[in-house]
Amino acid sequence: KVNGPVVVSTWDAGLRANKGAWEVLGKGGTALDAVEKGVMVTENEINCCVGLGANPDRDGFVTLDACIMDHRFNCGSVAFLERIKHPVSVARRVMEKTPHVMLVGSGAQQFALAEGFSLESAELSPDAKKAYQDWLKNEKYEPQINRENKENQGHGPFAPSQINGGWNHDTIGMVALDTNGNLGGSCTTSGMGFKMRGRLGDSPIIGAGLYVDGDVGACTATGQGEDVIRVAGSHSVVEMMRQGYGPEVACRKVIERIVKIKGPDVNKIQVAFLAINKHGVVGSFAIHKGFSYALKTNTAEKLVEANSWFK
Ligand code: SD4
Repeated sequence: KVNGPVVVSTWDAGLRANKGAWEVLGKGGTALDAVEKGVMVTENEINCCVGLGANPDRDGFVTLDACIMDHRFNCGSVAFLERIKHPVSVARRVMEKTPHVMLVGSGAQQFALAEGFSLESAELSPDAKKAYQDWLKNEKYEPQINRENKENQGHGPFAPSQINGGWNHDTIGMVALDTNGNLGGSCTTSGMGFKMRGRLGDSPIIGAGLYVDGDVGACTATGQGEDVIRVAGSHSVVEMMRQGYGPEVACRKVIERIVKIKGPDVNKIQVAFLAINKHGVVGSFAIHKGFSYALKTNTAEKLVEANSWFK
């Protein structure tokens, strides 16, 4: 029995993104349309980590990564995309209009322009400009992981000054089940703040930042992309669900794998997975406390604190 529609997305920006998704899901629309519309809300907001208003790479350029996937293994992705407002929509066009899955850099931008997307200004948002200038003062020229405000209070080695601009947003990953029982997922980000130029994280990589198997479930990831890629994170979670684990246990099993791989360095990173199975059951698990996800159904609309390896 399908409990749909259901939509979940990462972090508290997900509350607003879910509303966007619900405009589609609430009317009986497809999960695929919903996850595109949903994360476009976040791409439109000014925040540290998603869309053109986000933090730049260490050379001062905002470069965006996004992907989208439906219940039938159709998928599209863009990475290292500059000056285009809605990377998730470009990813969807890659999926629907090209024989490819992934386009990057200037080729992705060229494709977006040919598809009628406009070339936006390369200028940083005022918030990003300030964050970049602050970051330059430290002259570390080192990438920083994006972590949410509250999670840093009294936990882990990150001083509050290291949080990008102090904004409590992050990459947005969204997975949804529609009234027809079909799953879909999307993920969009500016990546790690002040990353090396050309760096890709997990978010645009099918199987890492996002994976959907219409017969099993869907998963998205947030946090240190390198460590999500290492374990083919979202795909691994979906495979755990295929083996019969519920979504939360499936997420936990892959988090445990990362914890083991990282050893003491696990204190330096955060990773969280957010999954849904084909019955609409949702589960999540993070390395550290402080990861929350937004849930919306016919009867509920709320932010849920995920369980974590470190309490
Ligand atoms: C990345 N996973 O680029 C993304 C960023 C993120 O918390 O989610 N940061 O690695």
